[in-house]
Amino acid sequence: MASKPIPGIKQEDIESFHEFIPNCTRVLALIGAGLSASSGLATFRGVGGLWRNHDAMQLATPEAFQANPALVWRFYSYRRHMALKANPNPAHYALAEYSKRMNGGFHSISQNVDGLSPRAGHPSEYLHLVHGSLYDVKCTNFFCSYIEKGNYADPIVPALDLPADESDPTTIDALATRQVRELDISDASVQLPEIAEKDLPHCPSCNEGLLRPGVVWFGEWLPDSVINDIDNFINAGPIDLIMVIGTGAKVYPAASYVIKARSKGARVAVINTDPDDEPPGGMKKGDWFFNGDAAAVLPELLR
Ligand code: BV8
Ligand code: ZN
Repeated sequence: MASKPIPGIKQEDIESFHEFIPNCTRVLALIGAGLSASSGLATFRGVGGLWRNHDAMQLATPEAFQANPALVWRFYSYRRHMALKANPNPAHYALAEYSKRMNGGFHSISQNVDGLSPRAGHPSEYLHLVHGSLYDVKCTNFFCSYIEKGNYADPIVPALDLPADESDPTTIDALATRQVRELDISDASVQLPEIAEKDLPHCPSCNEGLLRPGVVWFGEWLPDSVINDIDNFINAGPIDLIMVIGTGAKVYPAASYVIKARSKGARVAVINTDPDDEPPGGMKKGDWFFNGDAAAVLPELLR
């Protein structure tokens, strides 16, 4: 079937990719926040991104949670709210359909915690959420192992209900700006109502521990079971291709999968709106860089 043109993408790149991919039997994808950008969710380093305008380490670390659990819960409650209101975009569906077609030959390593890939029907056995999920919560009591998966309560507790003036941002910048404004604790003018710790989510099992979002924070290990599943696939043989989709690939160890895939023979296909966001180790002969919106590019590449 002739390759349809994708605005802004060189036709010969699409054609060479379409010649290559039917012969691929073992494929990986490293997925980042850019996959969900067209669903209206702010990326981390985009314009006004979540991390750039304030110190990421202030919000996504165990120390931050220890120091100010109410602020960190406000950050995650807001992201739960926005991700629940968002919908998977055509790229999420294209990856899910490709995963079903490849029936175990294609594994996605996703850094995203927004739940959009699972909601697009991506088979869970081939979707590895290396940084957890906004919708998992776990107890912080050392002696309690309570974990709840798939907690979609919005808000998770009444005290975390969004301020009544919560406007429904229509652009990513407005969304990100609001997230930054609302969460930029250095901005004294934004006085957020105090939330007493007793009103934050607590563990229904031990009735003692504060619950925390079931995501991997900076300085925390990635879940062993997820890492083992990925390594079992990678170690089982050569890799034909790794797609690096909507990610700056600067956070480790997730970013290291690009290097691992290359060491198993993979060619790299980057799908990114920023032409400067090359993969770890840079572009090599035979790689592709599809400079465009994943939601527009992936459905055509994987059709
Ligand atoms: C660990 C969950 C061991 C929470 C996240 C120095 C060197 C190497 C490593 C380190 C170092 N210093 C510290 C470390 C370790 C650290 C790290 O890598 N830091 C970075 C900042 C250097 N890593 C860790 O701490 C990891 N754990 O190493 O454990 C250990 C143990 C004890 C002590 C020390 C170490 C844990 C990392 C996990 C952190 N948690 N997420 C949450 O989400 O709140 S990371 C979070 O940020 C995301 O999950 C994601 O991984 C990352 C953001 O990256 P992206 O997804 O790429 O998003 P970004 O905005 O950056 O980029 C978007 C891209 O999309 C851009 O390229 C843009 O151009 C593009 N785009 C935009 N729109 C579109 C698009 N593309 C296509 N279409 C569009 N429409
Ligand atoms: Zn508990």
